[in-house]
Amino acid sequence: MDLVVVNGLVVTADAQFKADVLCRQGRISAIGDNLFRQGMEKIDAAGCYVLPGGIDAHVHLQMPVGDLVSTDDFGSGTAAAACGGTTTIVDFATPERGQALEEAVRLRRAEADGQAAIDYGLHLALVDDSEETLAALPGLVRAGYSSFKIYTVYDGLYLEDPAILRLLQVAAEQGVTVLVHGENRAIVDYCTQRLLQAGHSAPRYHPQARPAAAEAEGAARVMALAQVTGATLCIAHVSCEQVLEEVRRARARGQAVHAETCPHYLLLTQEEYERPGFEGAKYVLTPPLRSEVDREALWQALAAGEFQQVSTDHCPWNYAAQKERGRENFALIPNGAAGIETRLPLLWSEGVGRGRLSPEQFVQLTASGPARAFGLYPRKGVLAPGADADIVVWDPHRRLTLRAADLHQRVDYCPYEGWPVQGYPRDVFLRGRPLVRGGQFVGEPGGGRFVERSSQPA
Ligand code: DUC
Ligand code: ZN
Repeated sequence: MDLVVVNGLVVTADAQFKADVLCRQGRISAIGDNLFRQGMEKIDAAGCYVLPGGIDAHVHLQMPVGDLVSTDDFGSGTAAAACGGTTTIVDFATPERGQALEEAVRLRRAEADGQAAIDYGLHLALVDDSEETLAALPGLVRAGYSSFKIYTVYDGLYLEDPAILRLLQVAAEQGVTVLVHGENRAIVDYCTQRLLQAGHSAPRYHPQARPAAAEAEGAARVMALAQVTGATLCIAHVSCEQVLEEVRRARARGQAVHAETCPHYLLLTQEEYERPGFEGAKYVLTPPLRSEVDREALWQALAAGEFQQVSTDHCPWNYAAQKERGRENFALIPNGAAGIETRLPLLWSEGVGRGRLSPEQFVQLTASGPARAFGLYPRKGVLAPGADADIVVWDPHRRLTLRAADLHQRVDYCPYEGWPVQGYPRDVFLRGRPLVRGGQFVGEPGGGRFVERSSQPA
C-alpha cells in the first residue's frame, strides 16, 4: 500500500519546507502538496519534522577483540539504531591476519544477513597489502564494498607506511573513500608502558596513554601519504583541536579529506575518567575523551561545516566482567562504548536544541554527509523522489531522560545515564516499511538488507 506522510516539516541538508512525502514500492515517489489519495496509508506528522533516516557510518557490532565480542549483535544493534532514528549503518568486514578478504566478507555477511533490522553496508578493513588482497579489491568494490578502513594502531590491524601507500593508491584508482583510524603506535606503546611502570594502572590514565599528539601524528601521516598517492580520506573519530588543525592543513593543500566526530567527544570530557572507583572504565574508548577546550573546538568546527559526519563508533562492552577485565591495568579494558541508539537525540538536543546547529546541518551530519562520503547518495541520506523511503518522523517536543534500562542497546550501562534530551523519533520507516511506531520498535530481524554502495573509479 502507498504511504504518505502529511503535515510535517520536511528537512534536507539545504532546506526545510512544509510538504507531503509519498512513498511507493519502497521509494519516495513524490514530495509536494496534497498528495494523499483514497486507499493510501496516511501518517500525520503535524508538529513534527520529517527527516531522512539516519546513517551511522562507523559501528562495530559483534566485533571480536581477543576472546571478547562487543555485546550488540546485528539483531540487537540494528533494533537499537532504528529506535534512535538510524535506518542504515556501515559496519566492517575485518580479516584475521592471513585470511582472505573475500572470506572475511562472506563470514560477516553470514552474521548480518537475516539478522539486521535496518539496511547495512560494510567497509573493508584492510590489514595487509598482499597480492591476494590487492587482487581482491576491485571485484569487492564493484560488488558494493566501496570503502576501506585502515588502522595505524592495534595489534592484528595496524599497517606500516609502505602498505598504506599501496592501499591508498588502489583506493584512488577505485574511487573509494578510506576511513582512517590514525594514532601513532609508538607513542601509545611508550606512554602506556611508562604509566604502567610507574604504577599508574587506573582508568584515569587512559587519556595520557593516548595523547592528542599520537592522534594528530597518525592522521597527519596518512594525509601525507594520500597527498602522494591520491585517495579521498575520512579521518575517523576526531577528538581534539590538534587533529582538526591537521585536517585544515591538508584541505588547504587541496586534498579531499572528510572528518568525522562522535557524540561522546561533543558531550563528554576527560573528567569522566575521574569517576570514583573503577567507574571511569565506562569511558575508556579510543581516542580518549579530551579537554573542555577540545570539546568546544569541535562544536565550533561542526557549526562551521568542517565535519561531514557525526557517527558513533558504537562498540559496547558490559561494565560487569568485560570492562572489569582491566581493574588492575587500564590497558586491558576493552575500548569502546555504546551510542548507536542515542546519537540523533543527543545531537538534536545539544546541537539544534541549544542553537548550535540548524535542522539542515543536523541532516547533513547524520544522513546526507555520510551518504555522500560512502557511496549511498542519492539512494539514501536525502528525502527526494527516487530515494529509498527511509524516513523519520521526528517529534521535537518529546522529552526523556536517557537510561540504560529503557534503551534497546544490549549493554549494562549507558554513558549518558540521566542525560535529559528533547526531540526523539516518533515513527521510523525503512524503504516504506515501519520500524518504529509511536516510539515502539515494530521491525524484525532480517528486515534490513545489505546495500551495495557505489564508487567513482578514476
Ligand atoms: N575505538 C573504540 O573505542 N572502540 C572500537 C575501536 C576504536 O577505535
Ligand atoms: Zn571504530
